[in-house]
Amino acid sequence: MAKIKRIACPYCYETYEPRTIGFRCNARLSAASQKRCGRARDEVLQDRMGERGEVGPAFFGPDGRQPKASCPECQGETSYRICPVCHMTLPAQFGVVANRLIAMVGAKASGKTVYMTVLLHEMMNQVGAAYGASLMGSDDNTLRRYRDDYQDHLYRDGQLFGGTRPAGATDNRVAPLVFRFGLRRRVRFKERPQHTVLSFFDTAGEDFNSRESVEVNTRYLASADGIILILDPLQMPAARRLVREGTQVPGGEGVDSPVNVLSRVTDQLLTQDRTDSSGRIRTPVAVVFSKMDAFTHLLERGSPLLAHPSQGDGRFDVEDSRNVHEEVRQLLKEWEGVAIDQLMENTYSRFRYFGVSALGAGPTADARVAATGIQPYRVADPLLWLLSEFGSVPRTGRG
Ligand SMILES: Nc1nc2c(ncn2[C@@H]2O[C@H](COP(=O)(O)OP(=O)(O)OP(=O)(O)O)[C@@H](O)[C@H]2O)c(=O)[nH]1
Ligand SMILES: [Mg+2]
Ligand SMILES: [Zn+2]
Ligand SMILES: [Zn+2]
Repeated sequence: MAKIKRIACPYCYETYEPRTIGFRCNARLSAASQKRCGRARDEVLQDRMGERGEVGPAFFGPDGRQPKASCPECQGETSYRICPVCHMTLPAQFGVVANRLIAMVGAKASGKTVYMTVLLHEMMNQVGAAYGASLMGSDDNTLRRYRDDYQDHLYRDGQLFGGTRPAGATDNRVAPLVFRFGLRRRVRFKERPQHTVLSFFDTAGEDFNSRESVEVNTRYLASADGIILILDPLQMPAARRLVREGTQVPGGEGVDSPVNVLSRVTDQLLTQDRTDSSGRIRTPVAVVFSKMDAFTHLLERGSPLLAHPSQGDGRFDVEDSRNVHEEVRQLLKEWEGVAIDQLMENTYSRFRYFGVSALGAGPTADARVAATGIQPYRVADPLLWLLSEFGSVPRTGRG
């Protein structure tokens, strides 16, 4: 018996068969019946995603692979397709275009929220221009939240973020940010737009040690097509001794060593049967060392990490990426992080190291962006590598 393909919702990460996708009446006057469905709060939406707005009624039954269906109440036609589990409106062409869930995980204060904000900003601006790509919020909620809670906070107000609150907290059911990444690709002399749905879930560092949030995160990791694992060298004792003078190092409660975080993520992935014939996990993992601005003074001239590869031709530079990977592996030795490298080699079949700085400089003492502004450094590399692994972004040179 052929196995029916299940897809994962970019909002709740539950998986289901595409034909079970539901619809939501648009609550406009129906030309067919002269009736209009009323709007009301959707309990499921509220429960799952904390959405309290009034919306048209949800209905199920018609094959969810169709782009449209007629409401059984008012006979009006609707093109709003919804997730059968969380009732969020799904992106246009969901189930038809590639859908990739990217999980971002890391210890508390490792720099996830800052990184995600800067990464998305870069993708929408510089990187987007270089690759001829567009990145657009897939729903109003994503657009509004990205702008108000992330982008304006950091770029306009120059402020850093308080710790992200754990996903398990009942008053904090926050939907992930969902974007559509579009790229014009030439296939046999024809330009064809290609879309990939990307879902980012800004987890709280403590999500990986508190019991309540393990369930959400297990599902999140289980459905992920790619993982961005943020490791903070400032949380490694040997690396801390080498940092640029004046660097603030995180300390105190809740700070966990990168190798412990990696072990926990690995344990969760191993329980989900995500391994290949060699017994290694096949989900691609970008292992991203954050806050590299604290270490650039130690790098030698000609260091691959200091190179700024051109992105002009809109291809992922494989050779540059391999060079950085090897350099980070060397740095890991100096940072007494060989255990991380061994764990990666032994348990993952597709992984790559990256070194990034989202801010480009350490923050000020009162937790603000430095006066020099935000000068991101290699932040897009991990996402572009994952996209190139999915075949959504072309590469240069040998794979
Ligand atoms: N030097 C330097 N520090 C950074 C950089 N990015 C983040 N930081 C510092 O790390 C702190 C934590 O960053 P966040 O992005 O809020 O960390 P997080 O991983 O989201 O933390 P939780 O939400 O608590 O899990 C910031 O307040 C900054 O002090 C960077 O690029 N360079
Ligand atoms: Mg955070
Ligand atoms: Zn859902
Ligand atoms: Zn209706």
